[in-house]
Amino acid sequence: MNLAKEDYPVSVQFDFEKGEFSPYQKRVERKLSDLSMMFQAKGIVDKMLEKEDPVIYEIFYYGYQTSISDMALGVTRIQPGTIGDEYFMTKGHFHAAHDQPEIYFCVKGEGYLLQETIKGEFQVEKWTKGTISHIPPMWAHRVVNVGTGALVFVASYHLAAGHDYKPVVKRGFSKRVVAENGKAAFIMNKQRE
Ligand code: M6P
Ligand code: ZN
Repeated sequence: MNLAKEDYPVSVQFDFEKGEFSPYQKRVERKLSDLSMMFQAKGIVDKMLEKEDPVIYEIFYYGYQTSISDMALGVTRIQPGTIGDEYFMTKGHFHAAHDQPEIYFCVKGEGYLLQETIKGEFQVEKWTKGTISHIPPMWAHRVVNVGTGALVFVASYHLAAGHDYKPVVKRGFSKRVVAENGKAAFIMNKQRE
């Protein structure tokens, strides 16, 4: 097989201090307005949005599409903070392709990886710097930052996995992570009652 330009090896450099790599192909910002439907305290979200629209997290992407393979690298950096008492978190998604897993590697900060199947089986992984989690196919996944600094994680998955946000937008995850006396606590998501 003759090699095309995209069939050659590529490396990028990760900066552990900043929690980003370069060069990247794309950087996506998810602001409060992009996530307004995800938080429980809709009134607080609306009030905040009258004044500002802060970045909750960013994603740095590199998609490695060769003649015969597709592999994606994503680094997500979630800012610390809460909306009301609910910690900043990713939107969360299922994979559009039902046979596609993913690896998440927490490289900075502390938090939780929430995972849930469409039938409502729910599992939480506690994350500290160095935790590596395998997300099996068919499990929706969301990351919550409960620390005082940024939480950064590296993701590796196939581009073919795709994203399905619909069930998560509609019903959320079965539990929410909130600050109670300065500590993380899990409460039932009222959307599911
Ligand atoms: C990781 C990967 C990406 C995902 C991103 C943010 O980098 O899983 O596919 O887009 O996290 O998560 P979300 O899409 O749920 O906002
Ligand atoms: Zn995913």
